[in-house]
Amino acid sequence: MVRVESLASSGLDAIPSEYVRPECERDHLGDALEEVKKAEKGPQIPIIDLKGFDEESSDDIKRIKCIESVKIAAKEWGVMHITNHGISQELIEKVRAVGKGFFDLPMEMKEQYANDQSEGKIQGYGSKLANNSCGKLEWEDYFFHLIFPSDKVDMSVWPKQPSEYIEVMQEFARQLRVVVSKMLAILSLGLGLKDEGKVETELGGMEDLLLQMKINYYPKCPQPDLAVGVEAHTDVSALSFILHNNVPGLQVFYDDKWVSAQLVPDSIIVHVGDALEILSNGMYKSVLHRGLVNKEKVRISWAVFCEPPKDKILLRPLQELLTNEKPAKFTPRTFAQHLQRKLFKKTTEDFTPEM
Ligand SMILES: O=C(O)CCC(=O)C(=O)O
Ligand SMILES: [Fe+2]
Repeated sequence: MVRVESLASSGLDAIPSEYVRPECERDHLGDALEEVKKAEKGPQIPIIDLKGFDEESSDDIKRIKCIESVKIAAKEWGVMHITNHGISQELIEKVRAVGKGFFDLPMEMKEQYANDQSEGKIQGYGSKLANNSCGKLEWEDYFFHLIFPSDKVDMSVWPKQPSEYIEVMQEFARQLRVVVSKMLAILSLGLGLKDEGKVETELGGMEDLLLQMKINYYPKCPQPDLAVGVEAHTDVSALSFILHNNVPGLQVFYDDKWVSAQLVPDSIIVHVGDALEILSNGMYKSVLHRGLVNKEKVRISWAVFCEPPKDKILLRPLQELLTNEKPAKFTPRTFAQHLQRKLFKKTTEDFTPEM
């Protein structure tokens, strides 16, 4: 298995052809550091201060305003930066340090954690296999593992180095789980539901909703206008939470254009994924996004996907949202079936992302 990190550190001037994206996909690709500057003047991903939601009922107005802004962001963009989310900057710094620490290990040590996708072992250290008909690869390596709930976690696949990795990641998972509940409550209220726990319950609740961590490692790339770190896609999750090492790269598709995410201090990026789009009957939008690379800086991002269990739950638009004028836009499916359909579309059609 070729690791992108090894390729990048071998000092090549031109990237191998498997990483060169097809012409039609190269439109508006570029160096992430330049693209983010150009995007300063354009439309921006909404920034939502969650403090308004925490206040006691004495301040209903702030609460309602917060719910309303999350609702608008989830409808119009499908993505937002959240601030005052409740996770300390200190803990976030630790998560960044242990994640970087893993990728800083010598390659032989990282390879001991290699996943085996052909055997169905998807957790561990990996690089993308060409799974689309255009056969192209992405400019990144990653580490993927389940982090919550603890009784479903397989500790044997977690990095044993850096030595604080496990402790830090467990604490982060616990604290992020609280933020997940908060966001799902706000989004339930935004749908006009009386029960703020409705969406979370529908996704499996505390016992069955899974948090999967994917640490993306994007090495420097000599030809960032020809490659992508992550190709355009929507996440299959209900919500995804993203941290990064303050190097730009994320772009979202908005109003028929790619918009670069700016660096917002102390924020976490939240994506609406397919599962929430389905439950909300399309009111909340699963955002199309991709990751650009750059020539100068290694980028690392930490994406946590909040997913329903594979087979236990049938994903379908919430009954409360359906009327004669607004019938269901999605057919019922398990999460496993949804994954299967998406994969099928990708391998049979072309790389064009599903909308
Ligand atoms: O690196 C990023 O900012 C986004 C990564 C991503 O979209 C993913 O892992 O699904
Ligand atoms: Fe994604």
